[in-house]
Amino acid sequence: MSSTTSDAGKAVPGRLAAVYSKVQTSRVNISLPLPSVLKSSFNIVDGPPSSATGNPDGIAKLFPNLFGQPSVILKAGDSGAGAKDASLKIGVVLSGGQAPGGHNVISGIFDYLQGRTKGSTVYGFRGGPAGIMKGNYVELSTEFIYPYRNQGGFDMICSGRDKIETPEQFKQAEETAKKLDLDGIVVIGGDDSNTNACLLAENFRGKTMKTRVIGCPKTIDGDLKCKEVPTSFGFDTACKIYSEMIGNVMTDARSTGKYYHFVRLMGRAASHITLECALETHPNIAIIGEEVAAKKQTLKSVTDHITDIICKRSKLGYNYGVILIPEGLIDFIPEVQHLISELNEILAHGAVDETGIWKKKLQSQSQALFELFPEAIQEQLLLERDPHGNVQVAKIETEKMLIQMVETELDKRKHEGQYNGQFKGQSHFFGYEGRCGLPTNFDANYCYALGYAAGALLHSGKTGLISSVGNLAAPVEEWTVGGTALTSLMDVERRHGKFKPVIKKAMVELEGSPFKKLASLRDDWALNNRYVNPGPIQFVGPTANTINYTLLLELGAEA
Ligand code: FBP
Repeated sequence: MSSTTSDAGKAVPGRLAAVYSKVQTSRVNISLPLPSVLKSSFNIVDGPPSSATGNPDGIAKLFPNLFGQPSVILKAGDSGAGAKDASLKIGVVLSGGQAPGGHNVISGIFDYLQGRTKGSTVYGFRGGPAGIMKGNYVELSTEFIYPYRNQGGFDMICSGRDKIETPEQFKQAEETAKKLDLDGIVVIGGDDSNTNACLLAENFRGKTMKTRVIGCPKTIDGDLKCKEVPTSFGFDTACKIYSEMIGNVMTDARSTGKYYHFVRLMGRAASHITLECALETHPNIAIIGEEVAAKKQTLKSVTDHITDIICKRSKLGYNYGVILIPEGLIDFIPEVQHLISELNEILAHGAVDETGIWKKKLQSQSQALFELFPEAIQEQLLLERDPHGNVQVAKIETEKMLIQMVETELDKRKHEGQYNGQFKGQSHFFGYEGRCGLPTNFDANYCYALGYAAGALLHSGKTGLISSVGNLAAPVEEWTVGGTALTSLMDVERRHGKFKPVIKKAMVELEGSPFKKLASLRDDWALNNRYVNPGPIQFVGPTANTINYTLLLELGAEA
């Protein structure tokens, strides 16, 4: 078993590779390819001064030390960062939900520093950003890291959803950075965590501290992306795991001929996962939240859309099917959004008790909608909010709610003589199952390159950048490597009465190629069974390096 010591000097046990399955063992021992620019000496070339995605004046005020700094690209060459040799002290933290490949980012940082800056030290902050604030860390070594290479999960150092926000918390982070004499910190996280990374970089620079901060794009949800950062890691693997499961459920539906499978898929806000899984498997229906919002659909109209297709399929003799639903769906329906924001207010200002008197505080339309929901959903809508004040959509069983609503509508149509089929709904939630799988070749290589690049950026003295690896449709050797100014991805939003910098979530673009592809095929999939079972993730063989449709289509490649 690998082990290391914690800040408190206690032994921290790691994983035991000796108990691994044959597949895990084969993955732990492979050596990963690197983009050719990372294999020898390189120069860091600055681009032009950067601006912001929105409200540049506001961002300039919030980031006086970082605003305007250029993004950079690595070019093969003999001078620059590749030539510097000083040893570094670097801390790394995993932030937010698990995503396959996180361990490879850490391995990439570690290997870069081992190879180019002999004598460097890498600390892993434990349990997410709270580890930085509390000074809870382990020192990473070759032996400790070894069993985690190319393995899913975040358990090497674990993750957390805390934010470094208040002046006291920034002070705590500062103290840790000084105590460990850190040259840099790598924050591996989503949109919020990378915004936080930039605030940390700004704060350190403002205090003329030597500690620099680099971000890495992580989230299975796929909603942290832009031109320079074409995808977040973990999306590829998670979608392939879900698609295998959906493919199996499709074959089951076809075999028994008696079930409608309602599959809810993770994706707290954006519907990228549902869209990608639809492109991989061809379900009868895939609801895309962004389209529901754009068409201002109601819960009733979503239910009617599903029911209409079920009725048409029944006439063709199919009393079965597969329907994909994004986890964030209810948050896209304007009337539900309205209800949720009223509930947020009520919950923030007092207890919701069993008397139900609190319901009187809801507007009449919201009250009527709330009463329409099954009791279980009502309870789920009242659950505690996450640390950012959001409804925990992973806990709302929209798939069960839709089954009930469709059932009611079908009964009505049966009485009216419009439908005479059989309907049995089966509900599924594919979420946590996809977040810790063995990373696909793509995610394994992408993460290793992201980590290596983060090491290179810190080594060359950069701060406030997000590690950016591009040209992803080409072989790994041809991938481009650089760092994008985090401030250039930002806008300002007013939250809780204050102006806050935010990296906007990348939602499904209704004018983008992936959605247009779905829109062009879905009528056929609705009535004719075009199910595809992609099977399990492959690590060797002709399909092992295939990347997801979303990325391929967005890169303009033929999918
Ligand atoms: P991140 O954006 O932090 O990567 O998390 C993504 C996600 O997996 C969502 O898809 C899901 O809604 C959420 O995390 C679940 O969160 P939790 O792990 O706190 O239950």
